[in-house]
Amino acid sequence: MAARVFSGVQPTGNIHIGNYLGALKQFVDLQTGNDCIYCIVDLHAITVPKDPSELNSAILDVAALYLAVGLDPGKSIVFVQSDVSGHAELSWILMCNSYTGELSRMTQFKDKSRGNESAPTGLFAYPVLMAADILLYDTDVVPVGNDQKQHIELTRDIAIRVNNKYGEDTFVVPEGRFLKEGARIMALDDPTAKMSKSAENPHSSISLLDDEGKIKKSIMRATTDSDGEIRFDPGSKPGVSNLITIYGAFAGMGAADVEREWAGRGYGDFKKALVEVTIDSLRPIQERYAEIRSSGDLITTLKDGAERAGAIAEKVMVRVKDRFGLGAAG
Ligand code: ATP
Ligand code: LTN
Repeated sequence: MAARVFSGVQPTGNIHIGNYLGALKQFVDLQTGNDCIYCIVDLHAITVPKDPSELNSAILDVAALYLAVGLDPGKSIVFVQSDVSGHAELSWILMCNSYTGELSRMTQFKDKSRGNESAPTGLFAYPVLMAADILLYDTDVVPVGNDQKQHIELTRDIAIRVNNKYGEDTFVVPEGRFLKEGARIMALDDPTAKMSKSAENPHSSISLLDDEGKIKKSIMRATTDSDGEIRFDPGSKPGVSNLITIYGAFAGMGAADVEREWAGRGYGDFKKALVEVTIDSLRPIQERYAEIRSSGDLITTLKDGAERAGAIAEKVMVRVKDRFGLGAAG
């Protein structure tokens, strides 16, 4: 039987090559042979205050990028989270079945709140909403980058906890899917930190929509080391290893093949080749993006996606409410 696949991306900042190589590429590959649902998680985005019109256009930007990288609405369901009310509804039920202790241990919460007393409660509850996204669709597989491992573990813990209490078939217990190559792309200016949408230095990441000049500058400036050898060794050569990972992911090669191809050559030439392969990989995505973003069909695709997703979610909500004894229908 086809596996149910679910994943989501926040409509915040520019989608970068870390998001693409760690997550979006998997979304596309999984479309064949599986039953895929891909979401733009706008409710997650408001854990940090957003300007409404900017948020709305960011939602459409990510939707257009989804389609531009190869998600096909004929094969997958593509929709916006807040268009299906079950996400927020299930999230409350799961909140009542998660512990403040386990949520306090989430590294993303600790990083983003930094002990600030006025950090929004939504930031604290963020992983529970993510668990609701996943469990609302009886999901088997969740393709994500490595940074989401802890959130997937929490989702599994909550599902198992509820199943033990309310019946084994209340929730499907999902598995994360993490790539070997690309699951964690590091920042170009600091290869000990992950490439992030929120970094201050624009040259720390490459957005899928960056122009050629920006791509070139960011790569040529990327931090390396002084020993000059193109060798994959993330422990002692994090900068060069990150560039090898990116090169390999775009060129369809493993790290060992990249090392072999570049043995005995210098960083300058390697960086120039990386600029080429990055530009060549992003060009077709950018061309499709421009077309899709300006077409009126985008909204129709998202509305249709929300209807299809909503029909699946509704059935799961009926089951969950029944198990919990919620509602008048009984
Ligand atoms: P950021 O931390 O960059 O601000 P995020 O992780 O909060 O962004 P999302 O848009 O929600 O951003 O992430 C979308 C997907 O991209 C997730 O599956 C996430 O694991 C993956 N991802 C994010 N950063 C990286 C990275 N540096 N390398 C690989 N995958 C990544
Ligand atoms: N927390 C994720 C985004 C996200 C997600 C999901 C990913 C929200 N809901 C459900 C997979 C499945 C992040 O990448 N920051």
